[in-house]
Amino acid sequence: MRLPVIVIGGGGHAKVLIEALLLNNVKVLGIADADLSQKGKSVLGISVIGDDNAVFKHAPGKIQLVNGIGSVGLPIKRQRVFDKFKDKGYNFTSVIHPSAVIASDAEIYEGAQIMAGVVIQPGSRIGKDAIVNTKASIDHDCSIGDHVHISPGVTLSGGVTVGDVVHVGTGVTVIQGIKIGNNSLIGAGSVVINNVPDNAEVAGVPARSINIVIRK
Ligand code: JB2
Repeated sequence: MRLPVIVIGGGGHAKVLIEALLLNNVKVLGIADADLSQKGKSVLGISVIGDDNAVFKHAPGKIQLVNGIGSVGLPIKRQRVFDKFKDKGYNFTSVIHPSAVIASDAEIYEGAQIMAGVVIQPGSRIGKDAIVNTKASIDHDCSIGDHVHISPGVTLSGGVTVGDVVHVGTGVTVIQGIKIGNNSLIGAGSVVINNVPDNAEVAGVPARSINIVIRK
């Protein structure tokens, strides 16, 4: 029997997660949101019960957490939230939408989130706290690192490697065998046909190095 969960963050990404949790009949105790003006509001019927302190009222072994912090730029805030609660002994549960198609040998690590319509082919692994968002396609033998955001509609061809703390923007296509380095950002709609180094920002068709301005 799965432990009840508290979702960290009550915005758009949390809404998508709560839908998947409810479809899986997971008991969602509430949302902890840093913005206390949200307290008492609800997302899909789940109430905002306070800020992070609302989590600490529960012993780590009695609940599990779901990281509701999404990302538009590098998922650094998401990583900080994950590490903060792990350091305090809490564990995160993975969230897998029932419509996702996941190969039987695929490896899904702690707190990974697989949204509606996702396909994950054999031999692939999804790292800790990673998001594989709506209708993304991960082909065979891909390796996705920790705290990565694979945005909606992304296509990774076979054998693609993505490092840690990477944001792959909406609709990006990556051809087979490409390696994307840690802390890199791939602009929405890009087509990646060459390896991307660590700490890079690339965009375009084909993707080239640019300084991407993230809409705040
Ligand atoms: O440290 C935190 C914290 N930082 C931000 N602790 C807690 N408990 N909550 C935190 N938050 C809260 O997360 C903010 O107060 C805010 O309510 C929520 C983030 O929601 P927001 O709507 O800003 O973005 P999002 O992360 O839900 O969704 C973004 O990423 C998704 C992947 C958006 O860009 C979405 O459009 C996107 N699909």
